[in-house]
Amino acid sequence: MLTGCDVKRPEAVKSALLAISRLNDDVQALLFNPNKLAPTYPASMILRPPKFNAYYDVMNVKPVDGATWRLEVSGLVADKRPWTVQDLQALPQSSMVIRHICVEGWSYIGGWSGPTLRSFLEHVGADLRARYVAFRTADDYPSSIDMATALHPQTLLATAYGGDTLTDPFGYPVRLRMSTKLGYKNPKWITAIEVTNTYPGGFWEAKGFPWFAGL
Ligand SMILES: Nc1nc2c(c(=O)[nH]1)N[C@H]1C(S)=C(S)[C@@H](COP(=O)(O)O)O[C@H]1N2
Ligand SMILES: [Mo]
Repeated sequence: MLTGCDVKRPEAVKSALLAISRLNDDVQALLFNPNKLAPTYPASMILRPPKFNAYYDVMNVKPVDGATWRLEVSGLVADKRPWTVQDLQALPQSSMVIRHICVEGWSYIGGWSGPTLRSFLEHVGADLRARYVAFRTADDYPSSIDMATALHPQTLLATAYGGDTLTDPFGYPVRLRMSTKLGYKNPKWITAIEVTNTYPGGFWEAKGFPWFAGL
């Protein structure tokens, strides 16, 4: 297929490759097993503090004020009222100790707690047949996942690490934590959640990284 492209037009090659990558994403999403759990580990293996990463240095993290923070809810949901930190704490809480893997070639075992994204989506009356759940963050790091992954039991809206409230570098007051996807698919400092059928993409995905990026 690439031999049919005019290599003097790198943009055409890039868009062809992105189209193939999107096709791969869709096929992988179809193969996703919604009930298969990723490996978990004993609490004694939790790394403290966790290992930081973002598209900028930890010194440039801008803390979010939990008292004034509101989570915006939009798209294919019945109840679009904004959420407070206390609202998230009132949902049933889950915990998991899982491995976090970054494409840069490092990983660590972390212990995360908070409501499952499933319980949140059910609570707001989301259309669970929609294709995507999209996230916006305080640091302009848009992200999105397929609905099957959103409903997976190891997909949490994490508010705590190792039993303590999240600290600023790791996404206070709430970040996504999934056992089934690479690090960059887990947005920190979430400010908005949208349920949609329109492909939302993401920060690294727009630069050519795979959108599915998981199991
Ligand atoms: N809002 C936001 N979320 C983000 C990022 C970011 O730059 N901004 N980086 C991602 C990447 S590449 C990784 S590996 C993980 C790092 O999470 P950690 O700092 O909790 O280990 O956060 C992800 N979520
Ligand atoms: Mo990463």
